[in-house]
Amino acid sequence: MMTGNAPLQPTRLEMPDADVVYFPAIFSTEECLRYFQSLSQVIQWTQDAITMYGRKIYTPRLTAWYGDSGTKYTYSGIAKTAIPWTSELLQIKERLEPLSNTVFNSVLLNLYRDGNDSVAWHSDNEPELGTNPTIGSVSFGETRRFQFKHKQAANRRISIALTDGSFLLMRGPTQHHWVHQVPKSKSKINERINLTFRVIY
Ligand SMILES: O=C(O)CCC(=O)C(=O)O
Ligand SMILES: [Mn+2]
Repeated sequence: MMTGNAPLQPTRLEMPDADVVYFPAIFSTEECLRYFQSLSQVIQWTQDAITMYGRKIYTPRLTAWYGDSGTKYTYSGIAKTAIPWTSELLQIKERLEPLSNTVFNSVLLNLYRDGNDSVAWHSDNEPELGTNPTIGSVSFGETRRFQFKHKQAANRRISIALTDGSFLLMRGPTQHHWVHQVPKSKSKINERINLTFRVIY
């Protein structure tokens, strides 16, 4: 007989031309708190800027790139070389891999300081991710809205709240047919850390 709380079941999102699964809570409340605190302190967060028409435009969030040595990645025109894994990042990665059937070799981290921080519509379709990338996205801290929009039918949208300790797995043709974003929020909200684990070829 099962004792204690039944584990929260994963849900497959109803999205054509995509393969997206949401796991509501793969980390305990205690683990969430511990990971949130240590990642906010230990990770080498930076705010990137791109120059447009001679003006510096800062990314509206802090980011960092960790992974196997030699992994390189270009994101919105910004070239990054991976910082070596920390023991915590490896622990988190090991938790996700059996759920994803994938061995990740790098992670892009985002720190959303408040509701003014965001990520604009994009797909994770950089050439170094390969054709049908598997992307494993973990969230700690404040719940933020995550929206999908179909590229060929822009009125086709879906929105999901990414809660503390949740895991969103995007696979197959998802990045070909859908863009995603984390919009700004007008409410007074706390920080959120997101980790998107990836395989770089
Ligand atoms: O913060 C999130 O949930 C998404 C981040 C994202 O889409 C990215 O880093 O590519
Ligand atoms: Mn993305």
